[in-house]
Amino acid sequence: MSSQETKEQATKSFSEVFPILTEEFLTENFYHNVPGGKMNRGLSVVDTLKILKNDQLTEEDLFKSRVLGWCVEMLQAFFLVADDIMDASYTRRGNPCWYKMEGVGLIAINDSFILESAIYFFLKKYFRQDPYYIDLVELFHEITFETELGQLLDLTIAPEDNIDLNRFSIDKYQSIVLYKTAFYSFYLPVALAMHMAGIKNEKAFKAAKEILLPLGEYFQIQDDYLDCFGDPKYTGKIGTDIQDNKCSWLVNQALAKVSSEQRKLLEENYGKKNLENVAIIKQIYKDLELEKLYKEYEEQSFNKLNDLISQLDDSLINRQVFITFMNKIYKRTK
Ligand code: DMA
Ligand code: MG
Ligand code: MG
Ligand code: MG
Repeated sequence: MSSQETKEQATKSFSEVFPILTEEFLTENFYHNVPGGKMNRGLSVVDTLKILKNDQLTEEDLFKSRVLGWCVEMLQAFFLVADDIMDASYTRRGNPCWYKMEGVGLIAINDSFILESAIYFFLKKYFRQDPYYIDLVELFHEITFETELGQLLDLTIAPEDNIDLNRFSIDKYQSIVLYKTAFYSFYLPVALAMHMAGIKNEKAFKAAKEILLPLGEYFQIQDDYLDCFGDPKYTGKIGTDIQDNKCSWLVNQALAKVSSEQRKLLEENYGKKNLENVAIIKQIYKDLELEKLYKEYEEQSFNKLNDLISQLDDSLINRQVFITFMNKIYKRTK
């Protein structure tokens, strides 16, 4: 039955729900920004519910979990449209960023608000009658606030006009990525499915967080690595972290390894828009063998996360939820 779908079938059924939602949101904003990503976050709502409800799963459950999955994709679209303006990025998912499109410009700011409002429109439409409706609404609000705080940290630690590498540290890095990425990308999809499955035990939500937040940190470290070393053909975006003076995983690793000459070069060239400056930073990263360091980190992190998963109290929540999520992102190139 449907809970036994293959990955391809699951993606197809998930995608088929989008046109139903767009019947009520016929805007270019919606079409350009909501679909077209990897859909990991959205699909994770569906995958998690399948695991949690197993043979109790109905067709209606499946449909509603797909709607919720799309709400997560709308939240992601809302953040990305704004993030690309704030990061002065060029491309997203292989297309120009929304604010770079002809006739859009800073209207993209209001468009990002509309994408956020769409979430609550669909929650009301499909979940108003459910006892867990308020839990969904509160969860989206809480997670949105946390993500906004993360974006604020990410931006304020990296002012364009005041480059000071002393501000960076791995501790600050961890707070930034916890808030800007881990809550909305990892905890949110699973927690939504847990509410749908009728889980009430706070301990189960806490146990899920203890695995999903470190998984989110791992995911953002991959994102930072791919910003510099990824292939835009796969990632769909051109990196800007070096130009943007970001407190990224790579610069933190570099700072821990540099000689005093390299440190000076880093100070002189980081956070500058000029491509020659960027090339010098990339060369320092190469000389410091950060790619190798990253591969080691990836391996280690995978083992640690698997330990966390195996130590989980399985009576609170089925560990397969986390294994499935982990497998979606391990060694990703996009
Ligand atoms: C992503 O940070 C965080 C949010 C909330 C969108 P980022 O700027 O590194 O993302 P990307 O590399 O996709 O622009
Ligand atoms: Mg960005
Ligand atoms: Mg950003
Ligand atoms: Mg990035």
